[in-house]
Parts: sequence; C-alpha cells; structure tokens
Amino acid sequence: MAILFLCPSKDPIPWQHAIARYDPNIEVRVWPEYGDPSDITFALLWNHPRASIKPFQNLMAISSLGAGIDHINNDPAIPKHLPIARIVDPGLVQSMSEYVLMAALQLFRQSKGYERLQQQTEWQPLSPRQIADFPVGIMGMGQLGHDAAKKLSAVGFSVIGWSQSRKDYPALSHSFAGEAELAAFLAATRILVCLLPLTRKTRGILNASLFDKLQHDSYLINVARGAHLVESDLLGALNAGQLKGAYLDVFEEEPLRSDHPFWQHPSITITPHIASITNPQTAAKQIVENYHRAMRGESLLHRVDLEKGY
Ligand code: NDP
Ligand code: OXD
Repeated sequence: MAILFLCPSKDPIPWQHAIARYDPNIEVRVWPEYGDPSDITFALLWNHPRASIKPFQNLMAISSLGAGIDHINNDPAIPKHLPIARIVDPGLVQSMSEYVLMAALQLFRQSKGYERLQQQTEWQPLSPRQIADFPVGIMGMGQLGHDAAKKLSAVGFSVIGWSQSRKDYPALSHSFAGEAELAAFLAATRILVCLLPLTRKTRGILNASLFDKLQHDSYLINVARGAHLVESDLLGALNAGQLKGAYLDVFEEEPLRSDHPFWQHPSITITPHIASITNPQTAAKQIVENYHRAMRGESLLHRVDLEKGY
C-alpha cells in the first residue's frame, strides 16, 4: 500500500516530509517513478496529465492537493466510484483572505493610479473615495468566501454574498441565493470577488452580460479559476469603461502566455496563481487521516460531490 504523488508542478519533497511527520510508515511514491502500480492505493492529484491515473487499479480514494477539484472532475479517466476529497485548511483560508483584502484595498484606494503618478514623478492627489461607495460582492460563500467576507467587513467594507443556498452570516449585510437572485446581487456590487468552484454551472459565468449588471465603474477580483472568466468579455468591459479594473490570479491557460493582452493592460493586475497555495505543513495531517480512513473503508474528511462538482 502506498500513496502516489501525481502533481507534476509541485515539489514532492516537502510533502513527503510532512506526511512522514504524521505517519513515517506511509510510503509516498512520486509519479512517474511509481514502481508497481498495483501497490498504489491512494493518490494525491494536482494538474495531473489526463488519463495518467489509468494504471492504478487498486486505488481506494483520491485527494486533490488543493481546495479545487476541477482538475479531477474534468478528467474522464477518473473512476466515478472512487471517493474524492479536497483540502480544507485554515492556512489556505487565511492566505486567500489576505489576498482578497489586499486586492480590494488596492482597487478601492487606486494604487495603480498612484503607481503611474510615481513613475511620472507627479505629486497629484486623486479624488478621495468613501468605502461606503464600494460594496464588495462575493460569489461563493464557502470556506474561502465566508472568511474573506469576515475580514473585508472588519476593515469597513459592506459585504454581500451569493451562493447556491442562503447564508446567515453576520459578516454579510445581505445573502443572495441562486440564479434568480444573481442580478440583484450584481446590482448591489461595486467590487466583485469570484470564489466559486469551477463547475458546469459556473464555467464562463464572468461574462459581458454579468458585467453589464454590475454598478458602473466596478472592479473584478478573480481568484477562483481562469475558466470562470470569458477573457475577451473582460477586455471589452474594461475598454468600454463598464469595468474600471481587474485583479486576476487565475487564467484560462496557465502560465499566461507572454503575448497575452492582459499583461500590458493598464487596468489589470496579474499574479501567477498564488492567492493561496496549499501548505504541506498544515495540510498533510488531513491527507494522512484520509489515507487511513480510505484503507479502513471509512468515509473521507472533506469529501466532494462529483455530481455537484464541488
Ligand atoms: P467551497 O466548496 O467551500 O465553497 C463553494 C461555494 O460556492 C459555496 O458557497 C457554494 O454554494 C457556492 N457555489 C457553488 N456553485 C454555485 C453556483 N452554481 N451558484 C452559486 N453559488 C455556487 O469552496 P472553497 O471556498 O474552499 O473554494 C472555492 C474555490 O476557490 C475553489 O474551488 C478553487 O477553485 C478556488 N481556489 C483558488 C485558489 C487560488 O490560489 N487562486 C486557492 C484555493 C481555492 P453553497 O454554499 O450554497 O453550496
Ligand atoms: C486550490 C488552488 O484550489 O490553489 O487550492 O487553486
């Protein structure tokens, strides 16, 4: 019995050390040097090559190495009967909230405008703004969205949320639920944060028709998945002045091509999918726990519903 580390873009060594700290008897094999595939009973996946899971016939469970599972759900070779878990970790939550707070404050306080003025050595105050005029709307009120709402409201933003089911969270001034309430949510939003999982229903949701429903001079922060956004529609909305700026951590194609128009756009800030990176030190404990649960045939922590897609 062994765990397969099938995460080509990640360094396996910190994961091997962190897993050994919780259980030194677990063997972790790193794809593609996995030896006899029949030894593999549990797999850790992150942006794995499609169908690379096929040789492992004795798998009893799979865990994503992150919060999202779209890379697993989008691979038809993943056996449908296997339980799939994801990472739910206070470190991941904290790091995402830091990012969302940073982006919302930078957009609201016009940091791009002041960077430009500094480059031109110009001492030129821009019109001051009131935080009350910048309500933040968060799409996705899950582990990450809820904590971001708490931290944004603690610094003075008015925060509203949109999710499948209505929430009763003190950090929200209003909770919107379902497609029927999306337009009302957007009409009350000036800084839109996407923290949705990527599913059949949410792919391409950040599009021209959605941008049209936002308040004028709104901003977008996309920290969920690149495929939530129709990239050409964002450029259209920015160039038409409907949107004032965007802060993007995720892209349809990663790494972002060097000739992609987002790089040079004066109203777009780009980071290379670093909003919140799973930390082996904090996340390994639940992986070890899930490995043992799977081997005993017990239900997994943070199991996802593949039909729902999250
Ligand atoms: P959760 O599963 O905890 O929360 C998902 C939320 O989205 C829930 O509130 C759910 O509603 C809502 N939702 C799902 N589908 C819909 C829909 N069709 N309409 C309205 N609301 C919907 O996820 P997390 O908060 O843990 O993570 C969210 C995403 O963030 C991940 O899937 C991942 O893609 C991304 N991420 C990005 C990172 C980065 O570094 N850029 C790092 C980590 C995660 P309900 O509560 O009613 O079920
Ligand atoms: C995640 C991510 O889903 O890092 O955890 O994107």
